[in-house]
Amino acid sequence: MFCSKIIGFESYTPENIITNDDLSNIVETSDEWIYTRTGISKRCLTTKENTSDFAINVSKKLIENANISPKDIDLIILATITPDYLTPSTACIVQGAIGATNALAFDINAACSGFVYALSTADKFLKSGLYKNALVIGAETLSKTVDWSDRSTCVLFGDGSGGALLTASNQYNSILAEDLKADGVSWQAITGGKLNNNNPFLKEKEEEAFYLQMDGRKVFNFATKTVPKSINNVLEKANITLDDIKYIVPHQANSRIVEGVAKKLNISLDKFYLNLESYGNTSAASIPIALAEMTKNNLLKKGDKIIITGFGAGLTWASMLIQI
Ligand code: B82
Repeated sequence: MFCSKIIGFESYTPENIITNDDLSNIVETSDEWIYTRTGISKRCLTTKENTSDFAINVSKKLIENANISPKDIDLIILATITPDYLTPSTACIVQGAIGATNALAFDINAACSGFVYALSTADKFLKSGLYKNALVIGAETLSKTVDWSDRSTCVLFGDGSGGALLTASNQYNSILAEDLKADGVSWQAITGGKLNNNNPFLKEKEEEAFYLQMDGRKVFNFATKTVPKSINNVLEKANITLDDIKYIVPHQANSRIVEGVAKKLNISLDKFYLNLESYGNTSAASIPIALAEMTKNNLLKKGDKIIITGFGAGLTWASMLIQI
């Protein structure tokens, strides 16, 4: 019987850092306004690089750290809502660039829950016994989909990538429980990248905006209501309590959401790992960037139990109990 063992986390964010003050030069806003409402101080924004470039960087580091060959990778799953192209998948671009000639590759679109959806999918492939080594990446260039004249959204997002390398093991199980769900009835709460129908034979052309749009109050209420329940579901499935958990690593959307979740769970904010101050909301990349940063800072020891929890467009949400 095979399980998934996570053997490493890595991340990459572009060098170009944009502070709240920088943003106040292009839209009517201020550092104080942004920070108090979101917890964000700065974000990394891409200059020339694409989503695939970020993911390639992360993939190469994961392979090098594990001392394996790209040819040993047999599965690449990339979570993104900002692919380089609608087709081919960004995962295929990565597969070609890193020389993972034995890997199948595909993208997953589950917005800010994407990395957890991708991990869960990779876990099922590895459990089948048919696949051995999986790259699971979250990568985004959200700056391409943001309306830079809309001060209510353009201050929220950042670009970057993070990922994990998983191997099939009959000795160590890193993925202990999960809760993955969707509420497609509420899909209009967060939208982005609309492709308009404007073929020459149409009388009425569609003119919906391409930009990311979000019903802030609605998604805030969704997150503070759903995330505590999802975390409790995972704990119940594994028959453990929050006392057994070292960290909760949430999707880094807004510090107020995390405060609301902590209050509902009746736990200290210290239990949550937060880094959105430096990166903003990087959607599918936010959880793996946090996990890579925690690894680098020696916050995660072998055997530690953590819960990762994503929530976003779809609406989707996904929590997972991980044993480091
Ligand atoms: S907000 O609506 O402006 N607000 C809450 C009432 C400020 C405190 C807001 C802001 Br600013 C930023 C993010 C959110 C939010 O709720 N985000 C999300 C909620 C659920 C799922 C995903 C997200 C996300 O931003 O990725 C609200």
